[in-house]
Amino acid sequence: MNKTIIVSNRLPLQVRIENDQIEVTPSVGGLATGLKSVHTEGNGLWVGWCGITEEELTPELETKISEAVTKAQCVSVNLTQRDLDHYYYGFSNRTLWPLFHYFIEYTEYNPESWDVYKSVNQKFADKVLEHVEEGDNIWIQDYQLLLVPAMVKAKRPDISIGFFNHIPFPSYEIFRTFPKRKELLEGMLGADLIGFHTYDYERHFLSSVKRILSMDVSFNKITYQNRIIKVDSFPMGIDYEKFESAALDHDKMAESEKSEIQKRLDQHLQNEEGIKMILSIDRMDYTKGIPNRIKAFEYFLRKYPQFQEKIRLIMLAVPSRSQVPQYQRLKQETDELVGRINGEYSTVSWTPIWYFYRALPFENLIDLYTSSDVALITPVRDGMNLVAKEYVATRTRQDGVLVLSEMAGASIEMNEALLINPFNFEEIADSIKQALEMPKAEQKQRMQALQNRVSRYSVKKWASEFMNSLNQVHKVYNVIEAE
Ligand code: ADQ
Repeated sequence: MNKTIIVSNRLPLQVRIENDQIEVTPSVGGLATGLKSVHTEGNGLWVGWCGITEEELTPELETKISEAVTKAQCVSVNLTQRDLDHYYYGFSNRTLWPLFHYFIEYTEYNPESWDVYKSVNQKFADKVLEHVEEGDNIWIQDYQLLLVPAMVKAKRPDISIGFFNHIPFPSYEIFRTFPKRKELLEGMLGADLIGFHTYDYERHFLSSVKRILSMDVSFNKITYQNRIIKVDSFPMGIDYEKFESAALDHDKMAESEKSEIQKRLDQHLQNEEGIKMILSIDRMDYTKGIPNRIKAFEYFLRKYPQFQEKIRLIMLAVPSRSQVPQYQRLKQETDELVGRINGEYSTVSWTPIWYFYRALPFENLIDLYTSSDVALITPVRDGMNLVAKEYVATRTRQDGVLVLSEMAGASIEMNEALLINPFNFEEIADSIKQALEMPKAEQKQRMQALQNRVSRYSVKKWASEFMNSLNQVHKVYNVIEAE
């Protein structure tokens, strides 16, 4: 039976070693959920890194991990600490991530990291080639693996390969600055179907292919090496039912079942009559516009002092890539800004910003989503942004207002949100005011429209549409071969 091989940097598993015993638990992230049906269908396979470096492995541990991983229909790619430093922390996170998010001044080019990136991509490709059989499909995920499509295609031109980029694809003017621009494009063109979150990223990619590789592009198709490659947009959704039903259960919760965070939120809502909560949730990343958001919030407090002591910004930031200097500086800047604003505006009974720098369990995310009157999501650049969609899914009473950056891919599908330019503090401040004062009927009208759209295009639908399109592209390819 034909199978689909999914390839991503990390396997959808958490492996923990304790006293020479291993514990393997499935990940609960959106991607794992969305791809579950594709992965578990027939003898589907997932190829990726298990999170443990070669240096940490003894032969016994390796056997145990391999058995546990195989049971979960996964195959692990072994990476050394050096691989990880150059391929992941180096080339992926210090080069591609800033380049693709328009931060060229942060983009470092280190030839050693590039060499390791190539060799690690080859390790992933070799693992796929070990397991692929005639009639299988391959679906490669994200910017850590841009060269894998061509590496697999070179050995198995008969196999149909899909690639999906989870981050933006930058405009040609940005992409052209990069020394290895040609190699990256050629790597991606090993795929038969190349997917992006939005039409704009698709357009940017096609323009780079046309101008850097001087190739013929007709509409969204590229003819290359006797193949037709299709480029299309597939906006990724969330596991809508999971968020909606968690919010419904949350509503029915008895006092004794509530989390500490929820109890504190309730307490504050009761004590501070009429106080409204503005929520932001993101990874601590310079693309998420965290300092801009805090400065815009301060501007709001100054411009509209009547809201002082009547609102609070709850800002949740998940630690991320903290060994990269730009992330360390961002953390420091955020700490200082929050400290300064809280120092300046707090009263005996009110602190304007509650700031949490940690990952929280799912239950607490639901506490925050369901207790917040406004979600303030202001990335300066974001492939999609799933937090915006999660907020919408949890608003089961159809109230609450989403203030969303137009630089997030999600904004294309979320027109009923209050869309803002994250660099325009005045516009953000005015939108916060508009959100706080929005009549319930208007909140409902906007939220209903958002919910209809976000629930229809769930992460499962995203995965199945991509796979259907991949099957179509492959059929066309077969026809050309037969001719
Ligand atoms: P990310 O940059 O990680 O993803 P996002 O899409 O917002 O950004 O997803 C973050 C996920 O982490 C959400 O599901 C959220 O619930 C969870 N999360 C955030 N803060 C948390 C916290 N404090 N505790 C626990 N969980 C938390 C990349 C791209 C995005 C793109 C996705 C999917 O950068 O643009 O939308 O991939 O393609």
